[in-house]
Amino acid sequence: MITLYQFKTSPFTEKVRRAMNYKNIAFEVVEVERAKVGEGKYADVSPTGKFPCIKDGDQAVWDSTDLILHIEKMGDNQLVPSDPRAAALAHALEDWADESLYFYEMTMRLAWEHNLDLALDEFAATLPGVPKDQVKEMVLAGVGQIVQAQGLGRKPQAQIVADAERHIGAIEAMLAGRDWLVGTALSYADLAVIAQLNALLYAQEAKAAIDKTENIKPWMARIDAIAPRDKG
Ligand SMILES: N[C@@H](CCC(=O)N[C@@H](CS)C(=O)NCC(=O)O)C(=O)O
Repeated sequence: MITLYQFKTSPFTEKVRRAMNYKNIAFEVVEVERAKVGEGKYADVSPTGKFPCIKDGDQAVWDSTDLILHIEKMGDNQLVPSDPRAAALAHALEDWADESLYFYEMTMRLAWEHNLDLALDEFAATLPGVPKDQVKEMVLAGVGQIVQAQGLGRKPQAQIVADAERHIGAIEAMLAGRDWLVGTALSYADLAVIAQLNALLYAQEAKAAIDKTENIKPWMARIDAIAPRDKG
């Protein structure tokens, strides 16, 4: 049995949960105690202190990309396309979602106070015993520092919104006349991108842009139907 160590609120968690559900791989969940990460509680499963990661028997696998490549050998269905060009495109799109879109959701959902309120209850649930006001201050300060260092957090909000709208427009265009982002079947590119979009939907500016599209919501419904975040 695989054990998934997760932060429930993480888009990377959403990506790997969908991947395992698509492949019908059974797993149990350990919700990581944020406060204990710095004390080294999970250092044996995630030396980077980042989550999600899994324990598959004695083997620990961390980083959602490595995790997906690890489970690709297991279960049903394929996450990595067989065609080499399609596999390369899926790789590039997954990395774009993880390394670019991720910072938009971090900035817009978690570093902008007017959007954080929507996500706050879920964050507060991962920090039991910490008053909500304090959680809010911690998230704004912590994520604010990360996105400042990364660079996006130093841009004016209007420019970030314009960037995000271009990214959303690119996803919309990639889906025109197609069911999936790459090739003719779901791939891990779809899972990486939907996970970041679901986090971005907490941000009113991104939601407004997504609501204006035609192809994105039906594609999200297609993914939900065969690779749900939570299995009922
Ligand atoms: N590249 C990693 C990113 C994982 C990641 O950044 N996870 C965040 C939560 S969304 C985390 O664990 N942050 C804790 C930290 O950086 O200390 C992956 O794909 O798994």
